[in-house]
Amino acid sequence: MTATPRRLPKALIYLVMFAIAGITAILLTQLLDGDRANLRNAVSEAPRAGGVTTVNNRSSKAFGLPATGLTPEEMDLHAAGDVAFDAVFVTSPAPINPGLGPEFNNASCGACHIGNGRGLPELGNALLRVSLPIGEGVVVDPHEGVAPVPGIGIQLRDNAVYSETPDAEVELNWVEETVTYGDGTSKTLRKPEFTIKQADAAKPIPANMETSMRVPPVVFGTGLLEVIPNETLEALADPKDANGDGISGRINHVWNPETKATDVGRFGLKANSPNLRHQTAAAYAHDMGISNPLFPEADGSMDIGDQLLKENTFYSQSLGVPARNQLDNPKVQKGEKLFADANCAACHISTLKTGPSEVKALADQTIHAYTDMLIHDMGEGLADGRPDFEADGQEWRTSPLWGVGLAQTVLPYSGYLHDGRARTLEEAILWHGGEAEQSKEQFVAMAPADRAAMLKFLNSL
Ligand code: HEC
Ligand code: HEC
Ligand SMILES: [Ca+2]
Ligand SMILES: [Ca+2]
Ligand SMILES: [Ca+2]
Repeated sequence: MTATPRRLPKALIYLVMFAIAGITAILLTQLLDGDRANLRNAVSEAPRAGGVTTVNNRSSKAFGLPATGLTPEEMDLHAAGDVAFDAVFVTSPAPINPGLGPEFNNASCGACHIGNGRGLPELGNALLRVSLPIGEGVVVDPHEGVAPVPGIGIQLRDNAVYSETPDAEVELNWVEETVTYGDGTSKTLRKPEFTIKQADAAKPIPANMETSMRVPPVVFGTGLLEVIPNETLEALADPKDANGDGISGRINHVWNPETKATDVGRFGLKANSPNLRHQTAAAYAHDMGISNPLFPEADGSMDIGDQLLKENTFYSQSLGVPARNQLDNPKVQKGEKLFADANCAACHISTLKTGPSEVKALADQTIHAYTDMLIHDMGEGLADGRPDFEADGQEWRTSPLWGVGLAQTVLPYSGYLHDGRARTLEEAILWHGGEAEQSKEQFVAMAPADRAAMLKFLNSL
């Protein structure tokens, strides 16, 4: 008789325990969901880096997702472009993707722009643009913006199909130097040097040849940068530094082979290409040896037709921009303020508006690319000494900083700056000079905690 009342409370205790565990679990789930909802809000209320095209993904795939907001037809074109971007070309004749070379740097877009992002600071991904200095009997080819090297052209293709010779044999070495912070700590920086050997008697290497090493930059977000109105860039430009802040951004005016006229330069690391169709066609022609409607063979024939060029152009145009994260983090917020205080934002403009576009997702978007798309004198340290259209040997286009915090998530060991010399974001800042000298000096003079906050901000982009 006594056993029953004893058993009952025991069962009750279990019941209560289960109830508590259950309620805790429900509460916990709700709490986490609440957090998740907050995070979602943080992303949607805060700067959506690429307007409606923004994708909420900060994984190693972050640069390779289609923009949000594409129509079903646009999604189909994007998918075709995805195939084109990764298509590996081979020596002719071949049943698929023939026409590689004879000289080339690499055999597909995706082999250089890894994960649609930047490539490694190594030959094969990186390439050397070349030209002759202007002088006696040497004049600029108005369509290329430089004086091509006889027998070679405007870039060294260190690869060739079987039985052909490459333009040259190139060896890359890194040279080191040391810089010291206000607090006495120091850092070692590196910069590239080349040994260029003739590979073919028909392609002699001139002793005075100009060279410019370039690593592949990211390709996402370029569709938005393409439709920022010319007037916006003209208004941002201050070639004579009228406002006296030491910053004199300029537009690079380049050749547009389709309109057969001068155009505003936007793409390439010196803003040496007017639009993505041209950039894509030039990459096919120069980087892969694939002739195309914009760059046909001398006899007018071509390796690929307009449809493939269209699809591939649309691919870069229609990739999504990764959303920022950690916007509520006080250190990130502090870093953003320091970024503005050090006048970094005078070139890396945080907010711009796109203009009209046939692609609705790209039109009239407020974007946060952190660039002015202009070329700036970055000092002797970063100089390549190779003018490119109106850009001189010290000028570079302000790098867009969206997604910069994800660069090494997408591709470990990728570098920063035009030649990938900077192994960290900190090194990238330390190389700034010329118009950005004041900003760099402010960074160098900062307390270590402030420098850390600035880097945390960059990593949130
Ligand atoms: C050998 C490596 C290599 C290959 C192959 C290559 N690229 Fe590039 N890409 C580069 C480099 C280097 C740059 C910078 C060029 C410059 O500054 O002139 C670049 C620039 C670009 C840009 C401009 C991005 C910007 O922000 O200005 C786009 C877009 C692009 N490439 C797309 C493509 C497409 C599409 C293909 C294939 C048809 C391709 N690339 C093939 C190396 C490569
Ligand atoms: C005068 C304009 C200007 C100012 C001011 C400026 N930058 Fe830059 N920034 C550039 C240009 C141009 C490049 C590309 C240089 C190159 O590739 O050699 C660049 C590149 C970078 C890069 C490398 C991006 C990449 O994708 O490789 C980072 C990071 C950066 N800047 C951060 C900063 C920070 C932080 C500040 C302030 C301390 C700053 N910049 C101030 C013009 C500027
Ligand atoms: Ca070919
Ligand atoms: Ca100015
Ligand atoms: Ca300038």
